Amino acid sequence: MSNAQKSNNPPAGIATRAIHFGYDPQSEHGALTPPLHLTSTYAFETAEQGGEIFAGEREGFVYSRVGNPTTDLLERRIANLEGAEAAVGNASGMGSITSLLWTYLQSGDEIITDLTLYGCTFAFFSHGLSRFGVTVRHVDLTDPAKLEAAMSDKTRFVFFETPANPNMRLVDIAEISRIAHAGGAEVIVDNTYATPVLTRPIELGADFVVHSATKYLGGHGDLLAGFVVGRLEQITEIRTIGMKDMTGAVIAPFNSMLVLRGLKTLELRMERHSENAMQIAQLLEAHPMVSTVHYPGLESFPQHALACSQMARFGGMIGFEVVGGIEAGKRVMNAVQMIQRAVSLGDAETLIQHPASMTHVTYTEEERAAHGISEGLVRISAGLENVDDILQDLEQALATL
Ligand code: 4LM
Repeated sequence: MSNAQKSNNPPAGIATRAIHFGYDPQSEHGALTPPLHLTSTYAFETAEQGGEIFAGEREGFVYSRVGNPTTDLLERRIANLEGAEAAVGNASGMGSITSLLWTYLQSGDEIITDLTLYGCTFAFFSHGLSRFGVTVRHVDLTDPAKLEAAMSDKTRFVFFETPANPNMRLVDIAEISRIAHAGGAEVIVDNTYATPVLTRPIELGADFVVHSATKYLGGHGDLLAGFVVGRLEQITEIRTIGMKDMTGAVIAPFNSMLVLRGLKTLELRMERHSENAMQIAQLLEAHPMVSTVHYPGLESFPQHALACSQMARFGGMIGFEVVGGIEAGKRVMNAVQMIQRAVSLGDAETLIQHPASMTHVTYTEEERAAHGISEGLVRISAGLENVDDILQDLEQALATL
């Protein structure tokens, strides 16, 4: 088998595709690693050729706000991992969510979304879109019957995270997609927490996946990036309308190269993140000073059965509350030594943060109460360190209570 055949017809395994898909080193002087195309613009052989590429009559690149060869490889690889036709890379996860929605929403449309969302997504929906005549309705999507009752002929999109940031609620992607489609709406899943290694929403019926690639896809806390994944025709619309003209939220080629590098270890990392998170969750659950633990891998998790059917593993994120509420929670956060106090997630370093005062401060206190985000919740992003070191640090921090 030639190298070209190997890269064009790769074996089915997700790690193999994350390493090889879409790239033949022989097309680049045998370079094992795909080249980084640091260019903003592209020279045309003739004016006519440039015109044809602009008109979409001939393949080629015109300007890196629309496309770049390094980014193009990454986009095809992400689409492949998600089991989708196409993807477009953006400057951040928020750049992906806004590029997608600005492409399609019109004044008078309605979005139905789950109760719990990442703070800036919530702010964009509640404080941004609502200024332009778009209605955002929060419905408890953990109960599909509630979506059925809430759908209207104005519902353009159903949007949710699963697991949701920060309380780990799960949404049944197949069931929600079935109901949304029956009502004429399209489904957008924010797959940042799960990644395609754990859950592939498009294979379960969703229309679009969005990612903050800043997190697990990049995996090393050194970049911001995002993706929208879906059908080719729609991804082309998002690229040429939402991204090119409305947000300009384009991924930098250098960041595309870093995400390509991150993807090579994505499956390995998700295994380790999940193993470490499971042991952290078990330690917390058994600890007398911990009152609640939200982790889909625990049998006590109310949606554990859905987690088993929808997720290959349970991921690296954990929410928990300590006895004594947020003041006690802050003591734990201030007592950790190796674990870092930081927002973001999916990095090699274990991170701890307080959603109510950090990632979810865009909600008012009343809104947090209504949306299932308790003031005392502490969030951990399990890193890749040796698990005994993480457990020991947490244990000594909890012992200060
Ligand atoms: C955080 N999150 O939680 P960019 N979707 C989800 C997210 O968690 C985030 C974004 C989108 C955090 C950032 C500080 C589920 C971000 C937005 O940050 O724009 O790449 O992604 O700690």
